[in-house]
Amino acid sequence: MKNIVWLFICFISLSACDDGDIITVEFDFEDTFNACGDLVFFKTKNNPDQSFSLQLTSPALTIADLVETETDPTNPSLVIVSNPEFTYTLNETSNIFNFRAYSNLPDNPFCNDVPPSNLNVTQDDISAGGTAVISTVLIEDDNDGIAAEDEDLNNNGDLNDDDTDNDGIPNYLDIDDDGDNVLTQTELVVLDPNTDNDDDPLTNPLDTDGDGIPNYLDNDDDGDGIATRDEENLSQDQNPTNDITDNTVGPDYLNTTITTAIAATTYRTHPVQQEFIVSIILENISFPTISEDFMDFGRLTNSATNTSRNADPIFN
Ligand SMILES: [Ca+2]
Ligand SMILES: [Ca+2]
Ligand SMILES: [Ca+2]
Ligand SMILES: [Ca+2]
Repeated sequence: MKNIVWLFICFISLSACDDGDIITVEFDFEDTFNACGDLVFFKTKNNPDQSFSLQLTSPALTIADLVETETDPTNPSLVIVSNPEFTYTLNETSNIFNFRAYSNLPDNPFCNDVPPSNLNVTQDDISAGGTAVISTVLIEDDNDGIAAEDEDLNNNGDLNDDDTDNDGIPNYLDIDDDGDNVLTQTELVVLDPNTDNDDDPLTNPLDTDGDGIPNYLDNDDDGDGIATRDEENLSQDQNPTNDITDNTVGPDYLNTTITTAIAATTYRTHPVQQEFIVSIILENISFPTISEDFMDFGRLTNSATNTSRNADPIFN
């Protein structure tokens, strides 16, 4: 343990200073951890070779339990984390929080059916008590080229009440904000000429019909009275960009002289990226030589997934 940085700090304001010192240990671990099985969290480091691990068995959990979602009761197009927080009481027989030091720590020391043969443990301590609080936060985004905070059109700090096309999917999760079946990414074009020279389509957006509504929020981009999503003259595939009668002008939804309406019957699918941030806070842990009131175990790595959201159907 000689290479571990020990800080002996007495927090005068804490009544637990009954022996004169509270010992706070700074371990130079990364602020992320890993997980495997049902359910082991661990983090390791080298030079010196050490690990912390947290094995939770009562009640048993899986990663799937941590990232389980359910429909938001306030909006069927939204989801919420089913179990945003679990609290475990630690002891020496179940829900074990373990500190180990090694003379040699091989890669992947955890999560093996057969322990690595060159694992050489020189110290093995289990916390006599404490609690572990596991929290899951879900962050979702449509990755449509506009930052989520810029899709808060009414600037009230609530991303869920901005739904330009009223399809039930708020703009920050809607890859087609105006519901015209032309993706926001496609319509997010800098006006030409770029008069303010900042190349930012949000400050200088393309507005084909000049009605003051940028194309990515305008469901009739050319202002010809036919909704963009209904200008499906050549192929009915929920994609107005490939319906081009006159190549010199462009797609019919940007051509005021083409006003043939073939109604769309559905919205395009709405992929959404989900990132689950699982974090663990340990409190009142107690090893034979180490006491710690509070320890931020960090965040779980690699927790991004993809899903899709159902828009309300189009009724024409
Ligand atoms: Ca929407
Ligand atoms: Ca959007
Ligand atoms: Ca659109
Ligand atoms: Ca048109």
